[in-house]
Amino acid sequence: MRVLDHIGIAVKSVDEALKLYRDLLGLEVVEVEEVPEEKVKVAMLKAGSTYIELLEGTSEDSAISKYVAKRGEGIHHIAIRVDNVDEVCRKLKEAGLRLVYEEPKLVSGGKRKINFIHPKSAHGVLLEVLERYEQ
Ligand code: CMX
Repeated sequence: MRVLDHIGIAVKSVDEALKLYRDLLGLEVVEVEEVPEEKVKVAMLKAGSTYIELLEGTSEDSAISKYVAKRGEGIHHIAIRVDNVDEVCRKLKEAGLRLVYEEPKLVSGGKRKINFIHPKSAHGVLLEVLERYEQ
């Protein structure tokens, strides 16, 4: 299985951004959570068979806070869901691609295992690869 899992949007404030995505556009919020491993607060909104992920940095050294400080709000990454993220990452490494984390890491209390392909290895796009252990 290989599907577009979500599009990640870096925002200054998830609560502010929800006024557009939830209240005006009417997208359903499936989860709002803090992901301490990534220093982000996240809101997941269902958009058909995929999700929009609103991301707010929870500390100054968060990748999201740095991104917003440098470039402002905007599309931050695209995430592809796979069956076996360890295997996929091994293949990517073998192909010489630059991954952000040496090994995929479990986040969100073990609900997901994630890694990122650096934009320099992915045609200018930060690509997340992830495996989900529950929907
Ligand atoms: N999309 C596209 N290009 C990006 C980018 C992004 N999101 N972030 C950085 N870049 C590019 C920059 O434009 C820059 O290119 P140039 O050298 O040509 O100017 C280059 O990458 C380096 O940029 P930088 O500002 O110095 O950024 P860093 O190297 O410090 O960090 C990255 C970039 C990808 C390593 C970092 O953002 C990271 O570790 N990301 C993975 C973790 C993450 O994003 N966590 C938050 C989401 C968590 C979640 O989804 O749960």
